[in-house]
Amino acid sequence: MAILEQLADAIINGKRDDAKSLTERALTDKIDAKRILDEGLIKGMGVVGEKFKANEFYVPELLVAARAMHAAMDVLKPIIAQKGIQPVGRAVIGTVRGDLHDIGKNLVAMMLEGAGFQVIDLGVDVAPEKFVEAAKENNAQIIAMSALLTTTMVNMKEVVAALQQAGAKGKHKVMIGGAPITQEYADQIGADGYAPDAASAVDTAKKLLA
Ligand code: B1M
Repeated sequence: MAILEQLADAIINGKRDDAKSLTERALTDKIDAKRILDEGLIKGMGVVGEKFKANEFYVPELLVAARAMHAAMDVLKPIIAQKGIQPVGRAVIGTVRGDLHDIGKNLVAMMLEGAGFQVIDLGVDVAPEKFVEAAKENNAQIIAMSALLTTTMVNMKEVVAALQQAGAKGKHKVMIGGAPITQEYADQIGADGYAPDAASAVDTAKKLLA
């Protein structure tokens, strides 16, 4: 099996040490960093996302795959920075004000990174203005918000209002998700996109870039 295929496989099967050593070997073999990223890491995470959507993989598989991807990314990141390879897009992500749940948000961040996005993670309990400032500072096309509580999901609307107030609505697309969130709610608050799970979040983010 070719080395990039082996790397994609290592990501899919969550083999962290293999993912790291195969990335190092691919670089030693003078394989272009962009190819390693596209045909190894992103390809592998793409398969993971599909399996998750098809209920063949669950959260634990997603977590170990993301851990393997991060190990490979640690090797690749300096080379990518050196070569000035651009991410497919930039997203700031966070859990909304008052909400401390971050497991789903972290999965979404990992899947976006796995799809080639640069992700700026603002953490939990993020104030509306912080989302807007961070999106502006990082020139992010996407603001991604997570909420797990019916009492905090209303704060997503505050972010849309803060964007409007800053005259930046439309400049940064808003996507939302989390257990109590629905497409209907996204429409209601004027969010640009919604995704029910971490794998679909990648599809939504890509659509928002188009
Ligand atoms: Co909390 N909690 N919790 N909790 N907690 C829930 C959410 C709850 C449903 C439990 C219950 O009562 N059955 C309930 C909410 C009820 C409601 O509002 N309807 C609840 C409550 C009430 C609370 C507290 C208020 C409890 C208390 O103190 N009285 C409190 C609130 C604290 C706060 O946030 N201010 C609280 C605290 C906590 C812990 C800190 C103990 C812990 C969080 C730890 C952490 O995240 N670091 C916790 C946990 C673990 C849960 C449950 C058990 C699991 C949540 C989780 O991580 N799921 C949860 C009950 C449950 O869901 N079974 C519960 C796994 C995760 C992978 O799924 O986050 O849904 P999820 O993410 C999915 C999708 O939703 C989607 O993709 C992910 C993966 O596919 N998604 C996005 C998420 N974000 C997205 C963003 C996107 C797109 C998709 O685009 C941007």
